[in-house]
Amino acid sequence: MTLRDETRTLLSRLGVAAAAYQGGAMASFSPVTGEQIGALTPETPGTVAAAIDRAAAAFRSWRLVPAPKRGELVRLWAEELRAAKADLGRLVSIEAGKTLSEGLGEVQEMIDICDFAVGLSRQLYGLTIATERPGHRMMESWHPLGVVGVISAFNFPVAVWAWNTALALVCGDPVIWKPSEKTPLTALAAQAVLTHAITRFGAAPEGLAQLLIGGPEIGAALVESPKVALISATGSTRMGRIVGPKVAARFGRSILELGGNNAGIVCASADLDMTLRAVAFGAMGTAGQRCTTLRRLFVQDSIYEALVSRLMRAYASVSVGNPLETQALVGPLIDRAAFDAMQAALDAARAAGGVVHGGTRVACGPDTAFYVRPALVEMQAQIGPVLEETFAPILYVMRFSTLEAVIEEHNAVAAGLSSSIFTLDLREMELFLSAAGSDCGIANVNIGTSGAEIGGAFGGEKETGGGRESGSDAWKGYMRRATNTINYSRALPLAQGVVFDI
Ligand code: UN1
Repeated sequence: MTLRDETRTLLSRLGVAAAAYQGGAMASFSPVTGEQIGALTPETPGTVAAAIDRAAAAFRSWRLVPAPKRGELVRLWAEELRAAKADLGRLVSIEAGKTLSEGLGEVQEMIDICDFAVGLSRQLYGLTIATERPGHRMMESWHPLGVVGVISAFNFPVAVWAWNTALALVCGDPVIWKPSEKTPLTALAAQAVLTHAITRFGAAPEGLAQLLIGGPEIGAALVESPKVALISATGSTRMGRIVGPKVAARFGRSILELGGNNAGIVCASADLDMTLRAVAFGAMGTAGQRCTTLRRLFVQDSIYEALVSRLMRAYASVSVGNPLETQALVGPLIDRAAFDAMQAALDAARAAGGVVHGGTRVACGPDTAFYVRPALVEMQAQIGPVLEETFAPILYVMRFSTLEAVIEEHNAVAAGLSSSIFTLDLREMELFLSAAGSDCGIANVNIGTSGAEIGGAFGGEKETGGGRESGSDAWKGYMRRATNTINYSRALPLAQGVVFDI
């Protein structure tokens, strides 16, 4: 069976009509072979405006459905996802090039956030606050916010949408999704799975969850519409620089999850066997195409040779290949542009005095697929391409002598998403986690920078955009807060002792 045929079989099993991905003008490809697997029909500005209006109408009724009842829809969605996991996971691997284990893991991440959101639907708590006035009560209420526009990236084609959608739905908000142009088929399938749940639920308004296939102009229409209360956008810092100011200009709300340039610090006290495995997954997993991928590694002088020689062996021997047909740990880059960007970064590293190990193309299937041996680059200093995020498996390795100084270097990049320290020394660990430590939204100890669970808030500082998604209290971003002061006395005392007697 060709990849295109297998894709069609999976899509039809997942409930996607053939007309949605055949005969259209927008081609979709599998990075596994580079072959075309779909031809979709993009939306037009007119259909986008109509979709926004449907969502705005859906908001008026969905906001009145009790939150635990909204949670029931998400509970059904999790059931559908459990049933669809094998097919949807494989489709993620076909369209994003992930290993099968990572494709399934992505669907598991969707299930996990749904389960979280179901519980949350009974826990959208506001505070009761002591007031300074007798016979008064003060509290806060959390209300649905409005239409949520989700712009997602190719590398987590469905999980990041699910983070946003599961929370938005229990918070009372309709969702309009603009997925990456590189992974539209996975989006069609994931939307179909949610549609099954909505059908079973029965009482959802039309337009509660919509999918808009198309190019950047679709995202732009969402960003510019005052009817879209929140834009949650995942992608490059370049994209965020456009989206953030446009949403702010209309006083809309945004959650930005942008680039990362994540680093690990390996102290002499570290458990090197474990560190090696954590670094390997963090830097080479998903072919270096996670926003949380480990991109910089600082190794303390006394263990530098020991660790780097082991890393070089791991890089030389890690299996690279077709993720659908082999047990390879590293699949393809998403496309030729990603390969070219990787080679340009490696050239820049060489020009800056770096010693590059690996990074060359690996022959695997047709010339239209781009497989590479992950690159380990020894750098004398944090300069040139080390300061940039290149969405490819490149790990820049540097030496350090003191932890205090290397924390400064660690923080001296524009992005601030994820970070790790490897140490068995509690002073080193606590310093890294302290206010004088890592400046990232995620700071880990003895695990890598990637592979976060959904229970924590996910996001980062500085050019990563400052947004938080997924667990903890990220739900508050999808609701509006009202502070309520209630006077149940017969007097009207004013706050701050102000007197105004008429
Ligand atoms: C992303 O790459 O945009 O922590 C999201 C991780 C995953 C999510 C990554 N749970 O690597």
